[in-house]
Amino acid sequence: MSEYVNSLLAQVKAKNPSEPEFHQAVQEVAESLELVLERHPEYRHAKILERMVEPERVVMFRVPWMDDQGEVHINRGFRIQMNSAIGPYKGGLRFHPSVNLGILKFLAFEQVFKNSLTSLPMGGGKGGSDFDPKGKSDNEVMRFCQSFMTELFRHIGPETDVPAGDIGVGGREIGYLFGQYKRLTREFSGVLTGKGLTWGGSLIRPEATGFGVVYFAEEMLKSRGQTIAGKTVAVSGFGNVAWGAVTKVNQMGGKVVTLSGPDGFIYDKEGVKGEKLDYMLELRASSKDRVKDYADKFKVEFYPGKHPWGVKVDVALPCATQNELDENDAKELVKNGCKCVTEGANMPTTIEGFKVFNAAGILFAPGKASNAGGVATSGLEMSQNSMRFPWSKEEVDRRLHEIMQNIHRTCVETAERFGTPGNYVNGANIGGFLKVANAMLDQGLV
Ligand code: NDP
Ligand code: 2IT
Repeated sequence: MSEYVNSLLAQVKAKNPSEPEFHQAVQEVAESLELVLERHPEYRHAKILERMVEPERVVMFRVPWMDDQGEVHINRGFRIQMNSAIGPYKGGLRFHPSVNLGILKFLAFEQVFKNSLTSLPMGGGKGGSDFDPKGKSDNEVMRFCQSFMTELFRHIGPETDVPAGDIGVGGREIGYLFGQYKRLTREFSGVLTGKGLTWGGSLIRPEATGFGVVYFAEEMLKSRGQTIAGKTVAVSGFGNVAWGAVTKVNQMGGKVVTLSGPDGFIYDKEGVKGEKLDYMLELRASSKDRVKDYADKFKVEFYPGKHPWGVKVDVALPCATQNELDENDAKELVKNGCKCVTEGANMPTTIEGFKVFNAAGILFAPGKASNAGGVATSGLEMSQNSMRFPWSKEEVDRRLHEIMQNIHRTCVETAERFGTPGNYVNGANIGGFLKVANAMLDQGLV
């Protein structure tokens, strides 16, 4: 690491203590950017990176709500408005007990680069709460969402900041949040994405992140003369992203043999397909947070407390959460002959894990490139809302596919241009950075 990056990281750590995920995300990006900052001193002089690690605005607020027994609970709500150089803040909301300021800052930071890569005009943001949806009734979730939006509404808007879903926030939550926003503002607008189809949502948005991951994996494999068809695939998670990815792998002729949850992973050697795919939706909607039910129902193997990275597969798609694939997992995958790792979750691989893949020369794509199909389709939802005209399923899917192919091309060409061919991490970080950095230079000291 150069002295410049070292001192930048030291400053970030000193100024943002107890935020290890944020430090990790900044380190990964800063290491890639060394190459750019050497060639382009103008970014260093204008302190572009120093500005990018400081959110434009952070909102933190109290969210009081009442459970079905009449007991009062208080959660913490957040919205990180990270960067608006190329468009309104855009990014999901995460409801999970592990949520804190550092995790949301890492996610918002990643989102800035990801949204830039989509080529759509979206800045970066992220938000959420430490609320735990597990085991809550519909009414409790509704009351929580209404309380959350009662504060958030004054900070967002279709031209200001457009939230969407993430872990723990799907169609149901977006519905309750949208309803409350509409009551408070008397406006029916595209303030959220991931909306229901009868009230402004886009076809394909629920599937988009997972579909995009597999489109991206296909492009990676193609670069080595291969395809998804006939490949065995390990997927982690069992939520929205995992479901979309498994659906698309099946459509493209591959076979998914694992799913995972906080309780462990299942191994289904026949493949997760047909009614088992529909059962994934039931599992997630049950709010029970376990995949063991799948093993019990379909009589397949269940490995408690373990990640699925020890299984012999050709392709791995980590789709659960951050830091779920470490150095040892990476070694295991490489040893078992895995050829391609395409991230569906945000930062599921640790920096050490990435180094193992890089040294082994296997294909590896960071989430900010490969999972960008979700937010890209959110961008397409915003376009449809602005036009007040919905596109067909085929139209949205065609655009999504094209966007993923373009992101792949940007990663490959940028990595090559900066002297590290095949390094998708550098390609994504530099490709995402340049557009935002140039916009910031154009806009003066903002
Ligand atoms: P879901 O809520 O639909 O599913 C999340 C999955 O990850 C569940 O299986 C969940 O189980 C598991 N999970 C969450 N936290 C943990 C944890 N601490 N330990 C173990 N497992 C965990 O979320 P999504 O599918 O939407 O999100 C999955 C990943 O994809 C996240 O990293 C998200 O940021 C990323 N992503 C999502 C996009 C989207 O459009 N939804 C777009 C791009 C990226 P449990 O809840 O039981 O912990
Ligand atoms: O991490 C992500 O890109 C998302 N959760 C989707 C964000 C969005 O605005 O659709």
